[in-house]
Amino acid sequence: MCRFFATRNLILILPMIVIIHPLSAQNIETNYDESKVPAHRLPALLRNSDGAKITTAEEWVKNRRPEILHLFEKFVYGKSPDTPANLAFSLVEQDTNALDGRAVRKQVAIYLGDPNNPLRMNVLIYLPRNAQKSHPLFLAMNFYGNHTINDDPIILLPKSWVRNNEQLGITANQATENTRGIRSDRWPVEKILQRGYGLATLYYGDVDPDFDDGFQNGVHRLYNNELQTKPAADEWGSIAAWAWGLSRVMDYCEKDEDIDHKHVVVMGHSRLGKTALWAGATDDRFALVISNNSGCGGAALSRRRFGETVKKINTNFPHWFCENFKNFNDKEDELPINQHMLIALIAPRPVYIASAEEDRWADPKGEFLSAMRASAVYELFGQEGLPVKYMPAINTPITGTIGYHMRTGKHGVTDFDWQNYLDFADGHFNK
Ligand code: GTR
Repeated sequence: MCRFFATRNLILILPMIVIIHPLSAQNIETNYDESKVPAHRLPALLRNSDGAKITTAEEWVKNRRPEILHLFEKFVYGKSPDTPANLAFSLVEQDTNALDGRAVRKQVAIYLGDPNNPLRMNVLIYLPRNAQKSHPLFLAMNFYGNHTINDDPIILLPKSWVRNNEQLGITANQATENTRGIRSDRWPVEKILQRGYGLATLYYGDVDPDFDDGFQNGVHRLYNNELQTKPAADEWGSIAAWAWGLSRVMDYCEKDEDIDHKHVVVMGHSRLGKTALWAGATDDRFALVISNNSGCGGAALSRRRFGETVKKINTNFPHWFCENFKNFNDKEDELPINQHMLIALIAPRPVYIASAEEDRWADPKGEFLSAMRASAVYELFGQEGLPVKYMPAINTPITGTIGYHMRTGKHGVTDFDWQNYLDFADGHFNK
């Protein structure tokens, strides 16, 4: 009788659950409740895979760091090709009197692949017009084209695919004249120049258009071997490709005497924040790294499964990570790494992680905990990582060699964010 009752109720209840919430399944699954964060253990940062403890910076550099880098390559972002031999740069435009005399503007084309039919990435560079010989620089990718960061009419429009955005007036997957300067609120060019920094930016779609087409567009196809039509399961997805593109800009910076290439900051927002972290981890020529609201697959600890999860990101953006990462959908605890280890790969270089209070999808607390947990590696180098153990008050930046803030507001890049990035760079570059 009892069993019958239980079974019958189950039959009645199950369809009800499905019927009541069919359209909001995603919301049901997304956890925004701290008390429901599953108990989890982070993989040991300072223990080799053979169990040996890491106690010095030398051991970290020689043994543990390469292991962790390899695990991220193999299971998360995918391995990228080495620096290509046939890389060509061309200064396509220069004005030493740009922005009403406040800047030097350069537009540089980087050519990749077959010289007869190369892939072209356009880099826009503004440098301060002052007496200094070479300038420290912020390097950051943009989402809709270089011409969207400022209404300067000379900036070249990208020819590659651009995401449609009705609000911004982009409807045919193409950049248009009327989108000049539409993102200037996120790019305080004048302020950056006044503070003595240059700014370099490139459109991420020039490196790899951000949609899932089996890697037939963008840089991937240039580096397939003869038997491949797409990257292998442990080879680069789009985030790794964008990071690789940032390294190619760094290759250019090393050759431009107006740029102080020892003081290049790599910065990115959201998916490009994930990209900036991976660029900083894989290329130690970046002197300082900034992740703005990077969330899942960026700074946030994925084992917390708060907001965006591994399964959600792999489902919505199947091309961002390497194929192997999909094996960890709903299995975050089986990942041999977690995102604090990504931040640790940047040590001892300074890194700043920023969250926004209303950007719960990106899990601000998970971003903070990552920054805090990475500190152990900075300490091996005799540096203070993040100088606090608890989340700081809102709008209160905390800065050691690792910096962190959570500001009020939504997912985005604000003047408050930039102000703190410039201050952080000043502090570490002794400006
Ligand atoms: C979201 C994605 C996030 C973040 C963001 C962005 O849709 O779920 O991981 O990267 O896009 O890049 O704007």
